[in-house]
Amino acid sequence: MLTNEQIQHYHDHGYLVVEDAIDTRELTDLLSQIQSWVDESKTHTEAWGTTVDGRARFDIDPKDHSAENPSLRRITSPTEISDAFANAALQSTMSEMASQLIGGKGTRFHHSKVNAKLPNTSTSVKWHQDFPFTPHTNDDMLTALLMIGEVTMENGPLLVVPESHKGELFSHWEDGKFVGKVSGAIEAKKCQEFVPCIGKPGSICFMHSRLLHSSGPNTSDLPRYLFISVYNAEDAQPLSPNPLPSKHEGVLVSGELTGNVRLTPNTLKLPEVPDGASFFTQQEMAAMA
Ligand SMILES: O=C(O)CCC(=O)C(=O)O
Repeated sequence: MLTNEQIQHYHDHGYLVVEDAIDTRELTDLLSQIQSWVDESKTHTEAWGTTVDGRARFDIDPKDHSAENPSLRRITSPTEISDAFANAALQSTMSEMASQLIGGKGTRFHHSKVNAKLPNTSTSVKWHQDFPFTPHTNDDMLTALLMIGEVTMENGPLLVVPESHKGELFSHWEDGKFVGKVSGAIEAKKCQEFVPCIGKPGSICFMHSRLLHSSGPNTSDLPRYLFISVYNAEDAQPLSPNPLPSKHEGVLVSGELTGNVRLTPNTLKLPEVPDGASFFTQQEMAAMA
C-alpha cells in the first residue's frame, strides 16, 4: 500500500511512480499474453477484432506495420479477453493504490487498454489531458500505467508536466473537431518542462486526469508495453459516453456504492467518440488537416 508521502506527492505533483507494484508471476503472464497478440498482429494488415461498440480491438500503425516489423499499437479493453488483465485492473495492488489516491468512499473502473510501442516504431502521442476525453461530474479520476516491460528514455516513455493538474482544462478541439490534443500555442507555453516516467517492469505511474502528458516514438530495440487503466471516484458520474466501453465499465473496485453524484465546477466541450480503433486516429486526422 502507499505511504502518506507517496499520496502527498501525487496530490502535489499530479503523478506518482511506484516500483515493484505487481509480482513477477503476474507480470510474466501479462507479458506472454501481449507477446501472443504481437505474433497474431503479423498476420494482419489492418485493425482487427471487435469490442462491444463494434470498433476494432487491435489497432496497428499503418505507417510502420509489417510481418517483419510489426507495429501493434493498441489493444482495447484487454480485461474482456484475458483473465490476467482483468485481475490486474479490477482486483490488484494497482486498483487498491488507485483507490487510495482517489480517496472518498469508493472507486470504480472506467476503461483500459494496452498501448504498445514496438522496437523502432514511430507511434507517438501528442500533448493532452485525459479528462476532456472522459468528462465526469467531478475530476477525482486517474490513469494508472503499468509498465509490463522496462520503460527507458529511448523507448517512448510517458512525459508529464508536474503540477499541471492544478491548472485549467484546455480545449482539445480544432476547427470544429475534437482532435484529442492541445493547440500548438498551449504546447509551446505549458508543455516545455516535463519529466519522463521511466521504470523497471512492474512499476506503475499514476497520473491525475487533468495532468498534461505526451510520449514520443520508440527509437530503441526494446519494446514498450503499458497496461493503462482508468479509475474514477464512485460519485463521479460520466458526462459523455465512454470512449472505450467494455463489460467492466463502472465496476466498483473498492469501497461502497453511495448512489451520490458529486459535482465540482469545470467548463469544457464534450468530446466526440473516435470513429477509428483508437484516439491515435483522432490525433492523426488533426495532423493531416
Ligand atoms: O501510451 C502512451 O505513451 C500515452 C498514454 C496516454 O496518453 C494516455 O493513456 O492517456
